[in-house]
Amino acid sequence: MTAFDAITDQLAQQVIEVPSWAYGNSGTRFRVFGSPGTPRTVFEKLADAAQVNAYTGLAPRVALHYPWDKVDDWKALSDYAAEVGVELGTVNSNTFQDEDYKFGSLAHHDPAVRQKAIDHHLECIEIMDIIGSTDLKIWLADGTNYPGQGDIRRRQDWLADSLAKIYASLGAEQRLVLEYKFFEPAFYHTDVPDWGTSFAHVSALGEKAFVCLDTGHHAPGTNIEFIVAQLLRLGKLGSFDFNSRFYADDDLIVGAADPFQLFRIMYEVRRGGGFDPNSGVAFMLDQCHNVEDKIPGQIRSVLNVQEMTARALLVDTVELEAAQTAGDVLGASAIFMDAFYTDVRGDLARWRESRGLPADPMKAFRESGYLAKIAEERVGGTQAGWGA
Ligand code: LRH
Ligand code: MN
Ligand code: MN
Repeated sequence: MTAFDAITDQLAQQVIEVPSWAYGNSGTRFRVFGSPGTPRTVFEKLADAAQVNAYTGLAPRVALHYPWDKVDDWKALSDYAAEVGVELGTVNSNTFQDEDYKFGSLAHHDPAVRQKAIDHHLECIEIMDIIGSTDLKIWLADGTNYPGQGDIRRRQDWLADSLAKIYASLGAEQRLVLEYKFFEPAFYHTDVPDWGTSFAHVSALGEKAFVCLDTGHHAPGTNIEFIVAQLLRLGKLGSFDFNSRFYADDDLIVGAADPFQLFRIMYEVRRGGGFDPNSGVAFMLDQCHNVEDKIPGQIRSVLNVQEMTARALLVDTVELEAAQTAGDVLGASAIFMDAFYTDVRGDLARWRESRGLPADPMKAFRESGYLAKIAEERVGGTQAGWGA
């Protein structure tokens, strides 16, 4: 048995959740470039997401963003998802595109605005009940732009109070995950800027509340894998939003900017038991494809996660621990780097074929003609909701 053979059982369990918004047009505040065949409805977003799963076997779940994704009949949406071979996953709330939220939502100074934001989350939970979703993901744009603009201390109390009201409405099997981000759109202070703040809030809430780690939401140079290790150690890593960044919250393809960082993160996931199916860690993508084709962009993304997962699983942990405890600095480093430098692409291709999947999902999708088909069939695509 090769080293690769020894990790295939774990690889076979991997599930990556794709975001509905990745299939719509997106851009920066300067320009949104449309692409032919962009989904016009949530149903079409699901159809596109299903392609990613069909070619990779990695992405059976789709995260929704409400109200970017809004339908009259949620049951019909979840039935349709099943029909195309996926299921509906995390529901992301959205309290950042409404005039009333100019000065915040769950942390706003005005109780009426806070209540409106709480009610929005209760609506998300109702949707989750219908579609059978277990995770409510909260990311807040709340914050201030100038010192003195708001009472940053009291806003924490208001936020805690709002979150407690939402938490109280969760069903027995449902979870709340609180995402942090160090800046943007607020530029001076953000109400949930870091993992420590998220951790403080979810710890106060209780056992069904966890932290969401978006890899693009840290200051440059942050040791993200350390945060992963710490949150797993504390039992509070609920989910990832994977993407990569060169500068700020770039939302580029995961593993594109810094594959080594992705490897290091995946190693700490492994080390902390995060790949165990009952660990509760959800692996999501949070990306936008502004200039590249969206479906292949998503296929590339899930394959990047799979490749770095395979490499992380190849680390010889017995040898590594021996070198660490012997104080063999360079030996330990070499064991770690050997796994990182292992090219697993050939093994993965063969393994995919053995499971009835295309050896090269990117090529197989390109050759399928799906992009040309949707370009012809769909006219007048809608905006994903993200960007200008
Ligand atoms: C915020 C964020 C959050 C949103 C998504 C569209 O920057 O990462 O997860 O819901 O982008
Ligand atoms: Mn995110
Ligand atoms: Mn983001």
